[in-house]
Amino acid sequence: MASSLQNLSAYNENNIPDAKGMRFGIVVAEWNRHITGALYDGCVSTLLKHGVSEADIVVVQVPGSFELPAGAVALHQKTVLDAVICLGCVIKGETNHDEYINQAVANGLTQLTISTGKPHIFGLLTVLNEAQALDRAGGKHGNKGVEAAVTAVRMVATFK
Ligand code: DLZ
Repeated sequence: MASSLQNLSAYNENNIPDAKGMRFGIVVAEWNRHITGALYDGCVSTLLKHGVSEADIVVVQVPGSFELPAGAVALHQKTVLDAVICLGCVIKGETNHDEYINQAVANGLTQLTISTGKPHIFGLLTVLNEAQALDRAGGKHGNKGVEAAVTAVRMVATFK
């Protein structure tokens, strides 16, 4: 369905499992920080709203989105987690760098999910310009950080 037709973060709060006791890692990329900060805020507020304790959220920042899978590995080495949510924003430029980064993150998170048996959530904006990013970081298309948090809670409940 085309994203122009919907707020991608709209969901029925009553259909989300209680997340009390679930433990999450969040990896946030520093590139396009004004966007990824908004994704992070939406993600954390959603986890807390659904019962996650602040003590059960562990955060690491990485330089850019390419480093999101490595950040997830670093979190797994520090502590036991039920899922890792990866947040970043890759904006298309004059070259194809965006395609390499986006594909690497998608592949990396898929591999981590399979190798660890823990969900790794793709909270990466893959946009053509900054306006599209702002629309998806608290603007007219919602907040991908909220979606990522909801997906993480639902997937942890599935695994339990
Ligand atoms: C190099 C780069 C570029 C050009 N653009 C972005 C971007 O739009 N979003 C993002 O998260 N990161 C970008 N990066 C940085 C790479 O993700 C990575 O940090 C560097 O290539 C070093 O590995």
